[in-house]
Amino acid sequence: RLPTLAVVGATGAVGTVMLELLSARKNHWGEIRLLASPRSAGRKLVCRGEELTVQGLSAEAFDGVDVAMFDVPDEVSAEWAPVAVARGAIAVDNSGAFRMDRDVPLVVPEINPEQVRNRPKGIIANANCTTLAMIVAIAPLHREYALRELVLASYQAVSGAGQVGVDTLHDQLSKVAGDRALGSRSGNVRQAVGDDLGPFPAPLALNVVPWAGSLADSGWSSEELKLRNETRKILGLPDLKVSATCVRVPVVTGHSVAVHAVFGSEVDAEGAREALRNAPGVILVDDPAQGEFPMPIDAVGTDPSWVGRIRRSMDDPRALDLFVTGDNLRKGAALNTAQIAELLAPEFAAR
Ligand code: 11C
Repeated sequence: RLPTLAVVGATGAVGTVMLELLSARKNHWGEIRLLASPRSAGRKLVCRGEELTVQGLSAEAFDGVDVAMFDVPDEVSAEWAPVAVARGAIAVDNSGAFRMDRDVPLVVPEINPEQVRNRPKGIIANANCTTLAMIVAIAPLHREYALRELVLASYQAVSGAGQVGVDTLHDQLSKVAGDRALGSRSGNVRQAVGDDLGPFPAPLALNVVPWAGSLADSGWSSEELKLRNETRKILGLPDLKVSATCVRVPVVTGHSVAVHAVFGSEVDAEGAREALRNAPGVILVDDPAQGEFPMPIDAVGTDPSWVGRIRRSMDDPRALDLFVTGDNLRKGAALNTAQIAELLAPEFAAR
């Protein structure tokens, strides 16, 4: 039989992309049930060409559900994923609530699909969008050359902060548009943008902000720690050295990462390109002479991680520098969750 799927958070930025993906991908599902906060209950959304009514989140709403996807904030997942499991579902969670739990696998289907079977809590976690953009390209290089260290700088789009982030950037851009003096003198942009910074600590229009997430220990941001911890867990490298600086940029969708990767053996750029050409979930875009490099404006709306600017370090024959861009709402969130759920669907065929 075809399993029943619940999409929790169906009305959010990631949920919206999820409904598009479920409509466009090969169908694995019988009933699809859309769940959201009570204030969204009753809204009508289209999925697989069918109009569905959003139901309010409740324990009973999970009755008969085989797989429940969660595209909601950490605290909502922390409360409701165990409820879904208690009602008989497998939970696939896109929040940060369970990623580092020893009893919850952190799965990227191109890298560690076998881990979906190892789920003592009935929960499988989906990684952070910045980790996902980068790791799909790094894993094939790790297999080839044995990764030892990563030094990362991210360039993160405002949709990582949800629809409110997108609205904030567009509002700010309309306030600064046309004033060519802006950005030339201190204070001008802050004045033009005003006090409404949305979910960001500083204006994004005509600016970059070296901050994403919340304040963690010793000056690191939570986003920087996620990049380190999640990469270690997915690759099974608990001692991997990772230093990241996470930066928000005035891009709507598409997270990018500049990567300096040090390996255990000597690397060469053409060998790395060859490994990436054959890797699942990756598209190689590496012809700077023709102006071809990975960029958010091209990667948005596509499935793979775009990788390019591949160079061997001038000072270390074991190190590569490269640039990766991925759609943070697709592979960074909805797509990876959908791929995990699709790995589970065959379990229900025999039932
Ligand atoms: C951002 N990466 O761009 C964050 C959003 O842990 O899933 C996703 C946070 C997470 O702001």
